[in-house]
Amino acid sequence: MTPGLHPAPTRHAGLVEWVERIAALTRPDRVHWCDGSEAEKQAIIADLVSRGTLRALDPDKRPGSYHAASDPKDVARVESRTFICSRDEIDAGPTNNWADPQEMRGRLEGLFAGCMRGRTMYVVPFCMGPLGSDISALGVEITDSGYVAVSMGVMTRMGAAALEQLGETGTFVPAVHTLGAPLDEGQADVPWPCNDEKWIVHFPETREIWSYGSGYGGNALLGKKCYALRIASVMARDEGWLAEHMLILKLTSPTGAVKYVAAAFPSACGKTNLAMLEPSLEGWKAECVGDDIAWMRIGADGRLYAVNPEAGFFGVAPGTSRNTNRNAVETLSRDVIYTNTALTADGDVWWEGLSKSPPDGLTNWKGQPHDPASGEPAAHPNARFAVAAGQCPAIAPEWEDPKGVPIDAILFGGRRASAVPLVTEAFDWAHGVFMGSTVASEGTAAAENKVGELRRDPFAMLPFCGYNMGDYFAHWLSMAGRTDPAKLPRIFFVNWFRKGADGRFIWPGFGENARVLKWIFERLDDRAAALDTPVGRVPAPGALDVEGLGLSESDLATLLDVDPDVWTEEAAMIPAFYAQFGDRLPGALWDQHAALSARLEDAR
Ligand code: SAT
Ligand code: MN
Repeated sequence: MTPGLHPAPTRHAGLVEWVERIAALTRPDRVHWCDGSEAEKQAIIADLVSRGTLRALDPDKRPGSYHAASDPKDVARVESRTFICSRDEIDAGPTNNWADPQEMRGRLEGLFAGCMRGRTMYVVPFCMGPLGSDISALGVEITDSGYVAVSMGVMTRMGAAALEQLGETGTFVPAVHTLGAPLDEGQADVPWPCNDEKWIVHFPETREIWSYGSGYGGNALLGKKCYALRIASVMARDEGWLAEHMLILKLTSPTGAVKYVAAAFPSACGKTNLAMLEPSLEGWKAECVGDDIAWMRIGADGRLYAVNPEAGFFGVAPGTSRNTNRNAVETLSRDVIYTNTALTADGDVWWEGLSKSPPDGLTNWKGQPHDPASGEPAAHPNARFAVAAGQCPAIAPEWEDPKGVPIDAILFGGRRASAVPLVTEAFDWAHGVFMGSTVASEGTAAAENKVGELRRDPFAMLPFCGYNMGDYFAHWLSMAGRTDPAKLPRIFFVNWFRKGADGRFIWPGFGENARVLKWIFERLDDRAAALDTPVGRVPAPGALDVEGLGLSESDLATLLDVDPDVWTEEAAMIPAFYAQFGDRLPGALWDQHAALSARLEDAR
């Protein structure tokens, strides 16, 4: 046993052996098995405060809340350093970085040797999904970051309950994380230790995750994108289910009828706002089941059931306000870990968009006095909050139901100034998969790509699919053969961002998006009229409730317009995108493309 190895609170021989092996490799000073208790959380937080990693916010303003400022070079996921190490390169596909697994293992052995010297190694057992659910799955993250251990306690069901669920023989995904910043004897720590070199590595065949050099969000909280999407997507392919980058929303109509919707959007399309929507329509209610990830399995009745594998929200703070997302603001009133927001003079947090103008005396995310004249934002544009989902005033009571919730509709969306209607219903499952495979979004100033440039992000999974995306499309198509297709959710495409000739957004968005959801809801009950167009079914005249919106006839017409000439150009861009998948692209999607082209030809 490694000196200082805390006695393992489990009789799971495989887990104990693995923890000992990692401790022997990484050489921490101490090993701490997390139990997930409040006392443990407070002890780790006190340690982080003493190191300067966390700063307590004013307890009268934000009880139980803390602020972290990251190293300025460690502020986001690093896609260029993210690898899928499948045995064969083709199985990682053209959209992932690949490296030979043997070579990578050798490199990681070297990097991880002694990497935890001078630090505590936390062993963090966690459950993705409600405890006791058939849809849930377990993991254990080893990390030398207290910030990560505490954040995992917010974002997952972490500690003794997960360990108990694992029992003596259960399977778990092993995930090893290090800051890559060992401390020599007597060496002082820095507030945000990390390494300039970063590696975020997945071994899909053995279902392992190794992460080196970053303390930030998706690079370090390995239950989230690394497990719940990249590794889980591979598990889902092999086992016949779906691990998706989707919010889950519960809708209740004025008569009390309930439907559940899952939705995938590229970043900067208002996904969190939709997950916490406050409907503008009288009598309609929306509640949140999940804001980011959905795991979905076909149930005994043949329908698709979803759980939110996470227990918290790790959301982007900038842009969040009472006007854009009141539920989020209320969720954030206590027990939050903020990272890279600005700090106010009176011990609170602030970010761009929270209020019209910044309060005086702000400290920016880099710890310097904020100078509004500099043009630099006070909060980093990717500043984040981590908060328990149960605190959301709009959380659905069944959000932790082990059965999951039956999904009635799946939405895809993107930010498109032109061409794409406000809402389109797919003709059938395969057509819906075609829509998902071609999801594209235009850049905003906040995104990496240039404003107006089209970026493909199939199923909003581009950086998150743990295997060949062509095979992923085939897996989606195969779901129609796993149940009565009539029991599968119907698929829709939405675009809140269409602009008029004068450049303004035509659709008001936010709470008014409930009007689109209402049409979808009524379509599912065969109560709303639709018109067939070459690209799918759009609301028939009068079918979309726009009462009181003050939209002109011509604006409404633009919102729902499908121009065959414009769409012929749109369709013509697809083959170049599909070509990269070679023979891994399912023939059924080429058939969909041909059918679309033929419908457009007929319409011209
Ligand atoms: O950093 S996370 O991966 O958790 C969030 C995101 O970038 O999508
Ligand atoms: Mn996400």
